[in-house]
Amino acid sequence: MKSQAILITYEREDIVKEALALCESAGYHVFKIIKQKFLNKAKFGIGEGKVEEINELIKSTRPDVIIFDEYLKPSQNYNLASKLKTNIMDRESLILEIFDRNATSSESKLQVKMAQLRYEMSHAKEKVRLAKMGEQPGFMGIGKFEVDVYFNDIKNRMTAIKSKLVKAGKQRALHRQSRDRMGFKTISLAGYTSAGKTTLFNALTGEKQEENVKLFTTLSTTTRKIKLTKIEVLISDTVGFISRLPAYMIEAFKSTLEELIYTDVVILVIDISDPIFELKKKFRSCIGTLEELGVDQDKIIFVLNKSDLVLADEIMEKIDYLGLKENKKLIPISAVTKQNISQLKDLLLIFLESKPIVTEKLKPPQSEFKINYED
Ligand SMILES: Nc1nc2c(ncn2[C@@H]2O[C@H](COP(=O)(O)OP(=O)(O)OP(=O)(O)O)[C@@H](O)[C@H]2O)c(=O)[nH]1
Ligand SMILES: [Mg+2]
Repeated sequence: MKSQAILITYEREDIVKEALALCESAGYHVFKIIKQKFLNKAKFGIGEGKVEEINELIKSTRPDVIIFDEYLKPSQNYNLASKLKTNIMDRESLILEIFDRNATSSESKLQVKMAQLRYEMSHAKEKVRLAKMGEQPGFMGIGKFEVDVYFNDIKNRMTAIKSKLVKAGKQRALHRQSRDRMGFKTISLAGYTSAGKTTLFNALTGEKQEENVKLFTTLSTTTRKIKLTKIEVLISDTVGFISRLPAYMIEAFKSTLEELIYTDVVILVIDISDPIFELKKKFRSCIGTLEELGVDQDKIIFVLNKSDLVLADEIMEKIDYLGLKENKKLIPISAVTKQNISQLKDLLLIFLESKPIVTEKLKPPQSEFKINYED
């Protein structure tokens, strides 16, 4: 049986929907949703009255976990857990759990491990601080020696993983160089989680990679060769984006996402069946993440997926709303019904043919990939 969860989230419908999908993806069954305007109250994240109410609810329902759809400081987590005598999981650890379940390749496993250690490190610091103030007893006996041992242990594990990730990054750079030398142009799929990247990847390549309504199904990159009339190109599927994702998680996946910087075309997959508000929020989040990664905006092709679920007029309206009306590199498709897939291939071909081959400069990979122990 699935673990039973109470979800504490915001009042907005799109946020509730995404939070539920995250819980579902991590394998929890939410039997009660508590919606709040604010989740940033100092002591518990929510108001004390609400905590009392939940306390009553817990007595009769005995959930396995309470999921809090926002970042919780360790002190807030501790306050909630000790008051409610139930496991508390915040948004970050929820996403980490999904990552952990879904990581299959050795590189994505390392990336997830790195993100987990960063989470542990930032929380350990706060726990130690609280313990010193006598506010959170029982954390490791709390002698200075033990604390140092504990921190050093996390640091050492991070350093070991980092060096493996750097190695994997170098390997990736070598692959990139060899495919550049062979003259292959490359296409990468990007987009919000569950937009349909893998479904489109499968439609373009004839593969059968896992597609799923759950979030973050894909965590590692798969690359295949496809033929666009006369030329062969390489296409890659990769990890999806989500809003309110802490920077260190993007950082952890940086070497995978770095592919988006070097690729010739980025297909930004957009789920056009999303309600307008959600659509815009996800779109902004994707553009923001691409910008943060340093992806050249000129090489983005906007693919409006799931258009089988939307009327033509509505698609036009939404294009307008996203400010893409004048954009020539835009196409509505359906990865499921294959509508407009061949037109998409034509568009890709035209775009790729207009681009000169640029051989990647030989720079050391992941030079900016640093571990900051202080955050
Ligand atoms: N109706 C419809 N559903 C689609 C379409 N494309 C994808 N889907 C569905 O959307 C869900 C998510 O699809 P995926 O291809 O797994 O999405 P993704 O972007 O790879 O997601 P992550 O790997 O989790 O980031 C699946 O249930 C798909 O069947 C489409 O064109 N039309
Ligand atoms: Mg996928």
